[in-house]
Amino acid sequence: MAAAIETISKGPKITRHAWKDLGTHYKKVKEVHLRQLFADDPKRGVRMTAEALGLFLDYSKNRITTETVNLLLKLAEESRLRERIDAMFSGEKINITEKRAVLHTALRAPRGASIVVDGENVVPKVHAVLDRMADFANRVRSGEWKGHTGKRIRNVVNVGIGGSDLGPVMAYEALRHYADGTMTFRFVSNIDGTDFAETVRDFDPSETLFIISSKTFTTLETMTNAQTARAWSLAGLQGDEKSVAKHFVAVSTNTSEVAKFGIDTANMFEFWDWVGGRYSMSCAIGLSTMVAIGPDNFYSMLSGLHRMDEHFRTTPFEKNLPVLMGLLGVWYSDFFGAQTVAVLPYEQYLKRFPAYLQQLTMESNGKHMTLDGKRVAHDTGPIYWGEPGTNGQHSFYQLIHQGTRLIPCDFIAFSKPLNPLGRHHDMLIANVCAQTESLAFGKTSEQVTAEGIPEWLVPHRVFEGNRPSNTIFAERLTPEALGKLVALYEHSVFTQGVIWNIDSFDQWGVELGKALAQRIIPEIESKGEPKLAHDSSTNNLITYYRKSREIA
Ligand code: G6Q
Repeated sequence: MAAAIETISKGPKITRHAWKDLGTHYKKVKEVHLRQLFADDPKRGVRMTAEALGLFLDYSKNRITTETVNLLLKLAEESRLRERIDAMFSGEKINITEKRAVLHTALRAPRGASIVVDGENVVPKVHAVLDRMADFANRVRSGEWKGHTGKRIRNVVNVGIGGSDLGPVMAYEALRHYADGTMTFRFVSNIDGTDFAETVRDFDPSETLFIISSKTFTTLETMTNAQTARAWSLAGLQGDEKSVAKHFVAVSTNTSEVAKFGIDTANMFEFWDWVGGRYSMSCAIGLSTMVAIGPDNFYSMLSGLHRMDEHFRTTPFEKNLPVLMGLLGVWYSDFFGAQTVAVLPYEQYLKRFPAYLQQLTMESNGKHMTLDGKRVAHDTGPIYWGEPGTNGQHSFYQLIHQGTRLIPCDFIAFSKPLNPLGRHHDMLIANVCAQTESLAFGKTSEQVTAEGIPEWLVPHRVFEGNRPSNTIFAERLTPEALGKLVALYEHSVFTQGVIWNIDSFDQWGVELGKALAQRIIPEIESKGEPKLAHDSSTNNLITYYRKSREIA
């Protein structure tokens, strides 16, 4: 838990008095119940809200007072958040461990904007690729782009992993309502052969297009799945190598590896090293999304992202949605010691949103070194998890209501349903309101007793309450609304990274994972008995697998 005055030394050294003040303040407010806070201020539920771009944030059910918010805002100032936002948007190389600019915001900048990286305005390049994507997407959707045998493409498979998969899957699922219903879209990521096998089980190769999405075009899983896809496709198309040009396109930064794989670089959609994998769904990595929902809807999503970028860049912090949400996250992580955050979308189309956010938040802020290479003094990125409501209510919500851990929750809801069916939507939203109310206010033993519950059972039926939540409302899940929601979380993650003084844009743990298996693969595949020099457990597991594989 934080208490000491903190210093950060990126640029001239400054002292963050707000850490100490927040530590002192925490001691004063940590026991105060939300019941009290609401009783003391009848307008709290209206006052502690913020609205921008059609997103309405109710943060009144948080364990905060006006002083907490002021201190958190002071912390943001003392952490130079404004300066860091400007540095990111202007293309400074703020990803210091990889010496890269961080410019996903340039991917949704309007045509005609200017953002200079290494002396070059990157916006025209971004739009040139978007134009090619739109042309390609239109040709596939209209049937003008034909498969090798002259049939139109009915199935699109994105092959990618991590940032080259989670964004496209989430966006496809989220925007399925807008997708071309005559086509099927699937996503292969896992190196487990089952993923590929089940994906193509009912597909006809002559109607199937693969989009191989990989920033590096060297990732083991993606390259293995891509080779398997190539073999599957060729096997169904009389082995004619010429068919590859009609059934494979690539999305990458690595032209030479794409060519080596055998994909015509005319069928490659480019992006750049200043786009991080988990921030890439708005560049060519979104090609499957664009084919599914069409260029106009894709541009609407980009517009939503851009509008939230501008809101983040220009709005005073006290009304800035990503800043407020980011700061509240810091308050719970570093002062209350909360270990996790639950994201609870009350919208079935957002079923993959928590999984997407897990990568965005945990890969970005799962760091233990500061920008100066010192061990952080506080906890950084919490664990994100969640499921769409109301399903979660019938399982893990029990722990949120009555467990021993504090789990701040983000409830996400929409005023208008995409599939209006009788009373469904009103009942869905009633659940959002009921859950946040119950988490905040609970049920006292007096209330339980008044319900006629026998005395011995009363303690079990009491709900302490004081469990915090945010509620985010938007009008309807449109491509634009999705864009705003994604950028809201992207910038909230950035805000937290700045407060924690960490590099939110590298991922050395993921890079390690990419290297680790490479040593063991030849040992597992070796014809003769390999010389194993791992620890005794790893040696034994390899030997066990080699033997049991033979027996089977
Ligand atoms: C994202 C990560 C990681 C990456 C995948 C796929 O920020 O770096 O999830 O996206 O490892 O990498 P490639 O796109 O290079 O295949």
